[in-house]
Amino acid sequence: MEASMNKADIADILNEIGTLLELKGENPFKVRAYHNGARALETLDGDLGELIAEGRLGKVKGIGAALAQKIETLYETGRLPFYEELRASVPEGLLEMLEIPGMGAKKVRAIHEKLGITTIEELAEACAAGRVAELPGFGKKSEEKIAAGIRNREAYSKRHLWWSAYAVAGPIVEGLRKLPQVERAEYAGSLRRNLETVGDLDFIVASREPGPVMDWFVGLPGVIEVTGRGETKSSIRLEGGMQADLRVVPPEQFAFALHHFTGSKEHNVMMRQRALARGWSLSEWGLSVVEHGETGEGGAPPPPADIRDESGVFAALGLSYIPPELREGLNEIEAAEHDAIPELIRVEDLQGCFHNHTHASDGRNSLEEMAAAAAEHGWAYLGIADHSRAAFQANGLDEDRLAAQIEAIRRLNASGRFPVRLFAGLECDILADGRLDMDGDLLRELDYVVASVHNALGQPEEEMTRRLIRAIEHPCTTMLGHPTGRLLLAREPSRVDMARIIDAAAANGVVIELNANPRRLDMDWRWWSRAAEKGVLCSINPDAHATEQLDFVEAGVRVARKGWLTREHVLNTRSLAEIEAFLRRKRG
Ligand code: DGT
Ligand code: CA
Ligand code: CA
Ligand code: ZN
Repeated sequence: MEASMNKADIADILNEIGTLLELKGENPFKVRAYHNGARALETLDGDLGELIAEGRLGKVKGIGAALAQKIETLYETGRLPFYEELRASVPEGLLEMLEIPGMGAKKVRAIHEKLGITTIEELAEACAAGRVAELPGFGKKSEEKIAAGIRNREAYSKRHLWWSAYAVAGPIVEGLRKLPQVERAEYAGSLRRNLETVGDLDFIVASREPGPVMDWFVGLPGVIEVTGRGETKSSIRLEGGMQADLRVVPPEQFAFALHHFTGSKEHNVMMRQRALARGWSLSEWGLSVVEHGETGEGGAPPPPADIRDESGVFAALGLSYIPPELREGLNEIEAAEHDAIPELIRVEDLQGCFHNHTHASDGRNSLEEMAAAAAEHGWAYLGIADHSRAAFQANGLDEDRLAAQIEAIRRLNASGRFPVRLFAGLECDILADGRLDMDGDLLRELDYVVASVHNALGQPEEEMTRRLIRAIEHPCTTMLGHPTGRLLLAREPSRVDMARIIDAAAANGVVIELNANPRRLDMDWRWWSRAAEKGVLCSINPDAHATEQLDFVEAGVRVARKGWLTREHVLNTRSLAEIEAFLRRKRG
C-alpha cells in the first residue's frame, strides 16, 4: 500500500500534539510522551510500513501502544481525528505566539488564561498597556522582550530566506524561458546578488511581444493577488506572501535592465557616476551621451553600440565583469578597474564537508546513510559532528556514546564500504564561561572538533567575545561553529566583537565555519574578506541533520562568493590527503 505520510511528517504532527497539549495545561508526562515519540520515530531504523505490518511498532523504545495506534492511523490515512479536534480547540494565535523569542508554552498559557488574549495583536496591546509585566512570572524585562519580539516579527515577515526565494524563482525563470515570445529571462535583485534574505523577486525578460508573457506571469498557479498589470511591468503576490515583479524589455535593452534591476542601489549609483565622468548617462534603458546646454551639443564621444550582455556594460566603462554577488557598492568597481576581481569559489570545488549530525544526537539518518549521501555528492570525505552532552535538548552525546561513535566510524572506514572517508568529530558545546563541554582526553581521540554556542546566547558583548576566544584558544578546537547563533528572520545574532574573534582564530590557527544552513549563513558574508586577509580559513558546513540537507552547501557557497572567497580560502576544497595532513598538524 502507498503510505500517505512518511516518518518525518508524522513526527512533526506528534511534536505539534505535544505542544498543543502543553498549551492546554496537560500533564507533563503526557506531553513528553509525544515529543519522545516524535524523536523515536525520526531516528527509527528501517521501514515504518514493515514495522507496522509486523505489529512491532509498539515495541520500539519511546513508542508505546497508544502512540503506535496513532502513528499507524496517520501512516495509513494521513489523518488523525484526535489531532484535528485538539488543533481546533486551541486558538491559532497561541501557536503563533510560541514563535516569539522568550515565549514558551507555559507563558503563552498564562497570558491566555489570565488576560484572555488569543492573538498577537492583543498581546502587543497588552504589552503597551503594561498588563503583561504585572502577571506573576513576567515582569518589566520580559514584557519588553516580548514587545521587541513582536516588532521584529513584523519586520521579518516582509522578507524571505534566500533559499526559499531561490526555490520559488527557479521554476518561474524556467517557465518564462519556455514561452515562444521570450528571448531571454533572468531573475535579478537581491536574489541574484545572493543576499541572505530577499524582499521581493525581480524578473527581467527580453521580448518583442510582452502581452502573452504578462498573461502567463499573472496567471501562474499560486498567485493570490495581481498588484499591477501593465504593458511592460506586472507585480504579483504569491501564496506564502512572496511578491514578484516582472519587467519585459526589448532585447537591445536587456543587458542594461538586467544590470539595473540586479542592483544594488549603491552599486548602481557608483556605476552611474563612472558613466557621467565619461560624459554618458547610464540607466535601465541604456547608455547615452549627456547633452548639455541649449545648444544640445554632446560633449563626449558616443558610447559603444549594440551592447548585448552585462560584460559589455562593464567593458564600456573600462571594467572587467563583476559577478552579481559582489555588486554591493563596496570596492568591486575599483577591483574591476584593476582587473582584480577574484575567481570566486564554486560548489564543484568542494571535496567534502564537516559538521554533520546523525541520529546519535538530533539528526535523522545513520552514519551509513550519511556516508552514502556524501558519496552521491561525489565527495572524498565527510565529517561527522554530533552534539555534546550539554546540548541535552538535542540529545547530545556523553563520553560513552561518543567513544562508541568514534569506534563505529573507524570500523566503517576500515570496511571500505563507502568511497568516502569519514572523520570523527564533535560539535562540542562552548559552556557559558568558554570552557568546552568535554574532557581533553576524549577530545584528543577525535579527528577534529567544532566548538559552538547553544545556550546563554544573550550574554553581553564583552562576555560573549571572551567566551568565544577562550574556546578558540583550546588546543583541541579545530573550528568555530555558527559564531553568532543567529536564525535569520527569527532570532537576532548574539552580540560579539567579530574583529577580535577573527584575530583570535588567526592567532590560533582555528578555522571559522560558514554554517550553510539557509536559516543561519553564519559567519555573515560581510566579515569574510577581513577573515581571509588575516589568513583565517573558512569551512563551508551544511550542519546537515538529514541526508538531503547536505545540499545546503549550495547556499553556503553562494554566501562565500558574496564574501569574495576563492577556493584557496576554503578548507573543504582541499583533497583528502591535504585534509588529513591539516587535521594531523592541528592535533599536534
Ligand atoms: P530586496 O528586494 O529588498 O531584497 O532588494 P533588491 O535589491 O532586490 O531591491 P528592489 O527589488 O527594490 O529593486 C531591485 C533593484 O533595482 C535594486 O537592487 C536596484 C534597482 N533599483 C530599484 N530602485 C532603485 C532606485 O531608486 N535607485 C537605484 N539606483 N536603483 C534602484
Ligand atoms: Ca527584489
Ligand atoms: Ca522589486
Ligand atoms: Zn550547532
